[in-house]
Amino acid sequence: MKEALQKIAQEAKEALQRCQDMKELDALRVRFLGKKGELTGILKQMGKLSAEERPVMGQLANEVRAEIERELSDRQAALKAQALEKQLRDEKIDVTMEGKAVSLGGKHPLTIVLDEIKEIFMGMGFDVVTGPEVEYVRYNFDGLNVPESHPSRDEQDTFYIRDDIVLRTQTSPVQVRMMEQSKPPIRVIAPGRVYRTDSVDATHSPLFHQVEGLVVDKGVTMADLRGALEAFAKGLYGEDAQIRFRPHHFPFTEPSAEVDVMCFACQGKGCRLCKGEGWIEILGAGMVHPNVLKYCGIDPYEYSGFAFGLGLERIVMRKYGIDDIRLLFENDLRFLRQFSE
Ligand code: 2U9
Repeated sequence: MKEALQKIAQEAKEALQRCQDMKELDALRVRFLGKKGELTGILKQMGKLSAEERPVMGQLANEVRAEIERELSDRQAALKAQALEKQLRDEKIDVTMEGKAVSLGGKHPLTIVLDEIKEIFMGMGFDVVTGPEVEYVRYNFDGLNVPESHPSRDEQDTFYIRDDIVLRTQTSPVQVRMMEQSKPPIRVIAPGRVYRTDSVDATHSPLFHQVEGLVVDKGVTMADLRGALEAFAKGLYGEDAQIRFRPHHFPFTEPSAEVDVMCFACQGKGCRLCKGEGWIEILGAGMVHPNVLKYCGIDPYEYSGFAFGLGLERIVMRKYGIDDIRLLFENDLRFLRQFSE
């Protein structure tokens, strides 16, 4: 039995030294120390020994067990250290290695100018509001005092989804909803996509963007409109910008005007950009029609308001000298990259 114990000790030592991974190590633990292991097998035969031999063999067996346990734990520690070293080696990161260049996107010219416009009006205390692009006829036309017979209501001009639902032709319905929901004072701009059945050419697109504005309060006058639009023009075109009003007609404002800015390319002398006029039309505006206020539940005898509307594409095209609106929708990177800031 002594030889058998020594043989186990020797075999365990050799096997453990050869052992290369944790799984194998565990198998060896079972093989030598487990319930059905080699050492236990020997211990089971102790009963056959004489009374003198038993304690001697018992002690030897305990020593062998202790030795194997020590070797197991030494080997386990060594394997763990090896694994950690390998992991550190494999996961080493070269922080000096050159990174892959990421190409950054840039803002679309429509977004660049829209952001500028928002900044200017927010600086004057306007909120930015949005609303649905698929809109009820009552918000798109009825609430805006557009007569039943008005050509803009025609299927030739407006995309109808149903008899009572259209793709909005302007962002004004957002403001009709605003007035219905909240009491004056109201000071908002409503930017967004609008739709008209225009065929595509250099200056027309069935989808374009508007920014409309609305101010409603007690005692709002045409002078307030002029002041706000002058501040807007100076913000967008510089401190020297000048504007002028020309009488016009819109169903939703009375009186109405078209507003020009003095040509920023020639300072009013007349050039190619302003077609010799010296002035460039930038928006339409006016005092909110009493019928519109009434429709929205606001008493026109107590409150008054001004409104304006601009086509974003036109402003962007004039500002950057872009001669074809399609360039703004084709997403040709060679075009768009020229605007990256
Ligand atoms: C409410 C009442 C009145 C918005 C206005 C204009 C004048 C205007 C055009 C500019 C070029 C449309 O994109 S365009 O073709 N818009 O001239 N828009 S006043 O008036 C409103 C808006 C909301 C409740």
